[in-house]
Amino acid sequence: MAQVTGGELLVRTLAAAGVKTAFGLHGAHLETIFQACAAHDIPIIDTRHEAAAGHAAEGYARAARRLGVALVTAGPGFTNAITSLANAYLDRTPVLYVSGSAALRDAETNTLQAGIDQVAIARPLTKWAHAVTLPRDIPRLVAHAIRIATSPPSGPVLLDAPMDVLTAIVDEETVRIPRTIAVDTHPAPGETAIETALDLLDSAERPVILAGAGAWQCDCAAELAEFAELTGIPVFSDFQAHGLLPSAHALYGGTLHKLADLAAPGSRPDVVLALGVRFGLFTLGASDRLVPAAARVIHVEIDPREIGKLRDAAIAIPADSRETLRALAAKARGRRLRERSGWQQVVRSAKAARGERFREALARETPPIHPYQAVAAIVEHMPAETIVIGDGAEAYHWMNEVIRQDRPGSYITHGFLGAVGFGLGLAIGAQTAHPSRPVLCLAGDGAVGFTIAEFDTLARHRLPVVVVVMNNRSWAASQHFQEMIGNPVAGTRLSSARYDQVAQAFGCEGRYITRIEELGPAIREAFARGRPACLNVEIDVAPMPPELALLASRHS
Ligand SMILES: Cc1ncc(C[n+]2csc(CCOP(=O)(O)OP(=O)(O)O)c2C)c(N)n1
Repeated sequence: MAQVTGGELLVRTLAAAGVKTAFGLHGAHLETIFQACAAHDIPIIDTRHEAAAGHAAEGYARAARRLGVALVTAGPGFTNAITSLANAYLDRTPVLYVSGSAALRDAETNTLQAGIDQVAIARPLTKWAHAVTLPRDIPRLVAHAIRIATSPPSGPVLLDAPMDVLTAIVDEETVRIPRTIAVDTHPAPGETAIETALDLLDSAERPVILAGAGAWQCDCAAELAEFAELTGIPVFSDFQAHGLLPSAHALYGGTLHKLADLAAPGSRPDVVLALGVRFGLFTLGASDRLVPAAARVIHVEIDPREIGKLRDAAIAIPADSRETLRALAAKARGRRLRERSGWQQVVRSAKAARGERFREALARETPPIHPYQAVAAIVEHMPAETIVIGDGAEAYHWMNEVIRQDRPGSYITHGFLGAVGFGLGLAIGAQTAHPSRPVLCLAGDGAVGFTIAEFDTLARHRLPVVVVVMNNRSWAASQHFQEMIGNPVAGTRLSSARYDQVAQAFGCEGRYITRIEELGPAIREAFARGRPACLNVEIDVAPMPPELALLASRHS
């Protein structure tokens, strides 16, 4: 009988689940897995820090809307990935983290990279965390882990694999690789809820649709466009759902914070169809600023625990957003619905007025570059279909002002954790998921430093990500926070470091940019070269993005 290792069984199960790539950083504990991945043609994108490996698995999962896999070794390999676990958990990103750990026979022997309970640490940061103890259990438990990670609401899982379980030899005929690994689940809404929801929407004067991450995860782009067009209701989205309705669509109003621009009397939404939205940070909690207190909410959300958590739901629909939109559209097609051109015009005017605020910034001719000028030039000159990663704090808030994407899953940025420094990792994952699409990573100068050695990963794996560093020589969101509350600036300034030269030293292209007219051509040239690049752009530290000011006003 042929004999295989536990590591081989683990990788056979990954292959059976359709896993094509993993991200990781080697350690002897993981050796059988690394060898088996090579044998099964599952490339491992090996990073320079486990934080980046974890974030790359998240970036892959989010760009490809499928499971990401991260391999981290025992002890410090695992602890280095904890921020990624937390980020994936709060964002509901389906990632399988496999951690190596000390051999079971070495329990409580003060051995290397051991002595911490990795499963206990991972448990509050995952949907499921478990240590495998019997080699023949590996396929069953890997399949179980993947099922949990990918079933809604999706999220990360950790499978801890002790070294002696991975190196143990098993007769392959005694073990079966499961075939039912992930199950497609799309719970449909109830008939009555659909009828009343459509009545409520049609009775509204100023209805809006809010598309959230849950809607994006349900893959409902076509259904969203159809329903919005049938009813004429404007659509706003959170960042994960950005591009679900193309930004160029006449009914797209912008990201959720732009609802603040509908503040004038007679222009506040009165009925909200919230699709896969989790009320909280991106709706300014339960506050009245974005979603008026008086507005009636139809909350469609796959996780019933989210319905009613911060906002009462006039109609609660614990179901899949795509199925719900299909059912709503089927009903709407047979009805004569209200004409909504007046309300659409209000939303369009608010959108246009927001752009006007930055007319002066755009006209600035001499350095320093205004951050709005920088992001506007990036969006104007990056190629079509570019996936944008948004890191930093003010940097990504500036990007939020101008980003326009016509495909879902093309703007990958902060969720509830607000983990500055994850951008290079996310970009590695997104570029791996879409080798032929351009990927741009926008980073703050603070953010890019967290995993700066990942320029080496980009170079070694020939991942042609263009990284733009918004260099304001500051942890600007922190500095501005200190200034806003009247404190002296302390510990929040950075130097004018040459991140472009660091990237060059790792084998990437590098450019240092101080004038706005250089930026557009530099973006075009960087993408044309098809090599990883760092554009280090000196920008003005003084301006503060309006979205951040809105958030700050809520917390002051
Ligand atoms: C890992 C992590 N550490 C610290 C913070 C707190 N923090 C929030 S914004 C910010 C400043 C970010 O600076 P930078 O990346 O340069 O972006 P900028 O605000 O200048 O655009 C910091 C340190 C955080 N969110 N995440």
